[in-house]
Amino acid sequence: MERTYVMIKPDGVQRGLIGEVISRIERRGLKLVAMKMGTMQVETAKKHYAEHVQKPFFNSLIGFITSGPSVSMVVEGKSAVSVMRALCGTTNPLNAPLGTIRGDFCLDTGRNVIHASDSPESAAREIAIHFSAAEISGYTRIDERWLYE
Ligand code: D4T
Repeated sequence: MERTYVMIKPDGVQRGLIGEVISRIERRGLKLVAMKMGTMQVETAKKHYAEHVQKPFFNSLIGFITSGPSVSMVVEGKSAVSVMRALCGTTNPLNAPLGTIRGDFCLDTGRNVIHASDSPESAAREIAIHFSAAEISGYTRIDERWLYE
């Protein structure tokens, strides 16, 4: 089983999409093992987006992501990293297929509702930024023997 870090960004929270996004994650069979809501600290956001520090959009990205409450999650399941990226759709929502979260709910790259780690290495790094080990619940869901062969 794999774990990935997922964030419903401040635009997703403001637009009332928390339930919609979480229900898509659960419906696919992925399991929530940690979740919290809060306004991200600027220092935490800078750590999270460190790879983009030189990009022209860095300051506006940090401003946006810390502008209001977001929902952080750790999601677990078979190939959780790639399955979550597929559920999200492409970074630019205009290219995201219908049926993906970005393809169904947004129009702008800078307001694309959701983040999901892009590799298992990024997932490990991001989970460690946003959660302590004690905040993550390892448990078996009752439907797992019907979900996995
Ligand atoms: P995140 O990390 O938010 O899931 O987005 P992606 O993994 O899909 O895309 P990314 O790392 O390339 O971009 C990070 C973040 O920056 C915003 N962004 C990106 C932006 O505001 N303007 C831009 O031109 C780009 C490329 C959106 C996502």
